[in-house]
Amino acid sequence: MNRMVQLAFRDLMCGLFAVFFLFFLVPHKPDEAKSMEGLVAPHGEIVIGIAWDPINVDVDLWVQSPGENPIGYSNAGSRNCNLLRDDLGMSPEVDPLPVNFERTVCRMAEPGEWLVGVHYYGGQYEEDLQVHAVIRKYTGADNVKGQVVIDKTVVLARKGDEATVLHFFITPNGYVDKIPGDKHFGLAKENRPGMH
Ligand SMILES: [Ca+2]
Repeated sequence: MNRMVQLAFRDLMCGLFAVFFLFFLVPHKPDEAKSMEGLVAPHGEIVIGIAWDPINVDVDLWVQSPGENPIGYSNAGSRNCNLLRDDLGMSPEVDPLPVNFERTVCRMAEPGEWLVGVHYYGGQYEEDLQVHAVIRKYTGADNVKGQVVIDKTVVLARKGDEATVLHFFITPNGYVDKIPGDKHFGLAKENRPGMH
């Protein structure tokens, strides 16, 4: 075996050892990371998010799924839905993150009437407050990427105002039937779920 063949054989063996080492001895970090990501991702067939400008104003997201009381900051969980984050605005004493958003996740896209709205809870802002809202549905063929049920901006003019994001029915076959017009929860303090 000449010198060149010996070197080629040595390089081949080194390469095979490296492949063996990488696949069988080194922990599979990407798979582990993917698995961990799944553990911390919110799971639900209906996910609702709102966001508003980074100002010191507290907006609340409210969601009512069929047969349940409205879910919001004062009543943050039900059989089907949970408010995962109540954003309190930009005051560093109560909210250290300079981003304003809230999210509610509902386990099932249950058939029946749904109502999603926002409420201007507190803080002062000289202009109309624009709240960006998105509802996504993760069922059937859309269970990975999700279907955008609605993506819109609603306006809250002053403290105490409410705005409807969407009033809709989910039919037994999973179709979203949007109901035109506004429907409000009536979120004066005495009417907020969980405040009694
Ligand atoms: Ca809030």
